[in-house]
Amino acid sequence: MYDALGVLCRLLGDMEFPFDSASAAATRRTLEEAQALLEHYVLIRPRRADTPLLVAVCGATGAGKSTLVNSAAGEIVTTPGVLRPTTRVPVLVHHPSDTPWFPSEHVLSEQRSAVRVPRGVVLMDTPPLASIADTNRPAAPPAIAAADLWIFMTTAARYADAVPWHVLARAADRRVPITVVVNRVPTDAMTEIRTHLASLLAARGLGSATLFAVEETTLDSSGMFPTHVAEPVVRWLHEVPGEVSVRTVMAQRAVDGAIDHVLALVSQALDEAEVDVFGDAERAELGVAIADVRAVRGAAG
Ligand SMILES: Nc1nc2c(ncn2[C@@H]2O[C@H](COP(=O)(O)OP(=O)(O)OP(=O)(O)O)[C@@H](O)[C@H]2O)c(=O)[nH]1
Ligand SMILES: [Mg+2]
Repeated sequence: MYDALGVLCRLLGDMEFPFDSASAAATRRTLEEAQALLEHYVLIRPRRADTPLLVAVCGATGAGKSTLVNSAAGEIVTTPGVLRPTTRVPVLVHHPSDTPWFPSEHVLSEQRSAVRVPRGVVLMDTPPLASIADTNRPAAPPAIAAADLWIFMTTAARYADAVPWHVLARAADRRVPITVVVNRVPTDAMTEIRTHLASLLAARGLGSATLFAVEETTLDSSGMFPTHVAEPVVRWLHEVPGEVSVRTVMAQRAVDGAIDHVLALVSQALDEAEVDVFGDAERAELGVAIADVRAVRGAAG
């Protein structure tokens, strides 16, 4: 199957769009997204069962992503801060006995190990997502697109803003498992905010997301959450990797969702593109390439 996906990826990468019309631009964006998902995730994710899950912590600037990663690692492995944006390149944090996998040829990143990070996951602190209007629906940045599980961090003051909803829409499209952490929630608003956020998630097809609310608190002297405040989410992170077999199933589900999404994007481009956007040969080649992927998947499945 990966051979057929590789053919599709190369075909998409070689495509040229000689026209500048709005319709051609939309088709091009759709196909570029499909190509990027293949190149940055599906085709490069190691297929070994003992590969750790790559968990991206993402969200708007100042949400507390670096603070959460440090709290989970039990030490300062990534710099939190008051100047925005603080985190400029992805920081991968893993147990010393795990080797992180990452598309280093595509994305600059830093790596740290910490003994308190559970074996079987690589936590990725990511640079902030830009604030982008909901309707644009840009693809997730490559580092986030490469993750098997996404943690969205937001705050009680900002969770209804456009960020991170555009990337959450991407998670729903490709069925990547997501967990939402709402930080800095006033104690007396915990239930109200949880309920409201859960209803916003459900309305966007993300009702199955795991949701944590972290109470507003004073950070400890090293800038980490006091243990009891972050305990539920840190415990969950320790449970996520589970057995190798559980991890394999989770990763496979994420890869399958991404492949389905690629097929849907290419089919959509073929259906919607105006007649002159593709040459006859290109249209035929793409049609054959996705039929091949479907055929080998059916045979494998
Ligand atoms: N009092 C308090 N401060 C917090 C809390 N969470 C984060 N902060 C502070 O908020 C600021 C931003 O936190 P970071 O963890 O750096 O946020 P970030 O999401 O990594 O930000 P970027 O890297 O810019 O995307 C830091 O000064 C933290 O110390 C909290 O629960 N309580
Ligand atoms: Mg940060």
